[in-house]
Amino acid sequence: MRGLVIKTTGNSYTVQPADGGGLVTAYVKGNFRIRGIRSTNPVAVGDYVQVERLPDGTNWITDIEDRRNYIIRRSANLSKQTHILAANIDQAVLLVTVAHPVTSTTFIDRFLATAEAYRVPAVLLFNKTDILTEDEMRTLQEWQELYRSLGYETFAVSATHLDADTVLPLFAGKVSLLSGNSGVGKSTLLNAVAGREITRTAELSAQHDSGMHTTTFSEMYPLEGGGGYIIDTPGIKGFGAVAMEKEEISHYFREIFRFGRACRYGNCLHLGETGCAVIPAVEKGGIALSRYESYLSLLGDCEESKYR
Ligand SMILES: Nc1nc2c(ncn2[C@@H]2O[C@H](COP(=O)(O)OP(=O)(O)OP(=O)(O)O)[C@@H](O)[C@H]2O)c(=O)[nH]1
Ligand SMILES: [Mg+2]
Ligand SMILES: [Zn+2]
Repeated sequence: MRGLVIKTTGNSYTVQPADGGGLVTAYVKGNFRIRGIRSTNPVAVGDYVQVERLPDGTNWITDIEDRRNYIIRRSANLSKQTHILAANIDQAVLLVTVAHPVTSTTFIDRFLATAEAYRVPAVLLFNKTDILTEDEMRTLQEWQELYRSLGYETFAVSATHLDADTVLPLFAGKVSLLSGNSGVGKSTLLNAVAGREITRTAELSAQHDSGMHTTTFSEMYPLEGGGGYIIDTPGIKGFGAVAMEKEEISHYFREIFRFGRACRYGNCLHLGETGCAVIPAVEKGGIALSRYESYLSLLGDCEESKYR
């Protein structure tokens, strides 16, 4: 049977059969490995798998289909192993609040850079528009303009006063990864979009997670009407922490990459080298200062990890 892995709990996997049958709990043999990936979890949420049922009634995952993309993070232990958070993602949605709490532009830019690195389309969803002051609304508009000018889709909503018709099309029929700082309204949005059925599950798993900070279990929540899934991953805070080489970081900042092509040296890090085309662009406003600062902050991470 072919199915979609919608939940992992460490040793078992919940699989939704592709033919529409009921959910199945399946296991993976200890020696099961995917070629080329050193991962602590061979099967991830979002994977399409083959499941075989044995005469004793147990279900076993025997094969994994090639992934379109996947999001990994380095495992908590110090080995070089990685942990796959989710596979086959259509889009990564970042919930942003300009106030209550403030989402920093560095956080947004790290998210976007990571999405670029994984080649996952990114969408910014600005939340809590119902409680913003005029000044904060102006900030929201400025941020929207900035990110739209870079080619990112952005929307402004209030998850507590949600008109499902306006947000549902964004999620319908797609596998979306929902991310954002604590308190920005991820659970609220998930409940509003996915419907009441999901609420309980979300609350349960949230409680579960708060008791175990190292949890790496992910879950996909199916959406009613239009299909699609939202993946809520507790560990997704680490979505900003892919291992990047210094020289490649600017590739993940669209406009810095574009301006950087005119730098005199191909390996220019845009830190003041002779003939750098990026710094003049920052000075003239072609590149937003906040974006350049986020770029510097990611470069700084690289320096740090060298000494770790
Ligand atoms: N006024 C207002 N409050 C909101 C909105 N969306 C969420 N909230 C409130 O913000 C608080 C945090 O919302 P949650 O949905 O729990 O946030 P979260 O992102 O899931 O937070 P974590 O689970 O800690 O990561 C709750 O009190 C929500 O009711 C909104 O659009 N407007
Ligand atoms: Mg939550
Ligand atoms: Zn340069």
